[in-house]
Amino acid sequence: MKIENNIVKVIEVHRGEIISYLNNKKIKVKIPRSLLNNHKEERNYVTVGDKIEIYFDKKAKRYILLKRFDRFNQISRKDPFLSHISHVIASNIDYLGLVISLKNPDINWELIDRYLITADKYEIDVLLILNKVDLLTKEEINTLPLPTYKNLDIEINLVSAKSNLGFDDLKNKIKDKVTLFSGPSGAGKSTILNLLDPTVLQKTSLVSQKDNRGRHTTRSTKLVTLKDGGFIIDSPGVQDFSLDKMTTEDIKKHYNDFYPYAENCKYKNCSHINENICGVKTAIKNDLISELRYNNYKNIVSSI
Ligand SMILES: Nc1nc2c(ncn2[C@@H]2O[C@H](COP(=O)(O)OP(=O)(O)O)[C@@H](O)[C@H]2O)c(=O)[nH]1
Ligand SMILES: [Mg+2]
Ligand SMILES: [Zn+2]
Repeated sequence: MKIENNIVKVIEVHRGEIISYLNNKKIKVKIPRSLLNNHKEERNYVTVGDKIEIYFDKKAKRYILLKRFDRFNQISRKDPFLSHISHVIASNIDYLGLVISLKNPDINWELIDRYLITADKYEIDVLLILNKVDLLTKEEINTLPLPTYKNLDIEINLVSAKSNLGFDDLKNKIKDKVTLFSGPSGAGKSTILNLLDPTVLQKTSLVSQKDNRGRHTTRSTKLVTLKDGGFIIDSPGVQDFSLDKMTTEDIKKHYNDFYPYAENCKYKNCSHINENICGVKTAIKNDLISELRYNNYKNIVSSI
């Protein structure tokens, strides 16, 4: 008997089951227990954005996962509940759309650095979307460390989803691309998604009403197609973002702004923390490196 296999993209992942599309029809794909058991280093073996091969089991009348193709890239953190496994939030993305509110909840630059390190590891371009600019005064906006971050080649978008302000550049950028929206809960991910394509959330809320769930609460990561072209992966808010399988040396690599001064460190493997003769520490005293960036670095290194 000939088995016909198909290659599809993962849209959503639930316990033991994948949601996908085949010939424009939504399908469910079972993840065999053997695959889950053989890949215990990861929460679900597959993640949103993965390309997978499936077949139709005629006896069981359902689609079954055969294998996952290699990923181009991924954004992952340590699983908040089981620290020895990885929570891969999404894979095969063009942009990390880092949605952070300037206020309510307040901006946390260390969290931003954790994401930047992770994105840099896979050379994923970051769109830093700083939302709720309507809640800040001009003076407060002027004191933000934006020049420091612009120097890192990060694209910064100051936006207000409430006032529909600052989205023109962003809309152009994400057209026809795959963008992962991630950040703390309450930052405005769903509101922004709704602005980009109002039909998306309407669909979501219909499903939610059936479950009696909160209308705007994002419970699972989901790839949605924008009507004007492009894809957004909407993900639930993260409380914290612990770096996945990284050493001090790995973290150091991603602080490019320290590089020119690290040449003056006495030791090549200087951690820039406890050493006496350290070019990076001297540069901080001379205001050549942002103290904010250095403090984030120290906190992140001491947390691993
Ligand atoms: N003042 C203000 N509030 C906003 C803005 N964007 C979103 N909100 C509010 O922030 C809350 C959380 O938004 P939501 O989109 O659910 O955040 P998510 O958890 O990241 O998806 C909601 O009450 C929104 O109305 C904004 O630009 N300005
Ligand atoms: Mg949401
Ligand atoms: Zn040093």
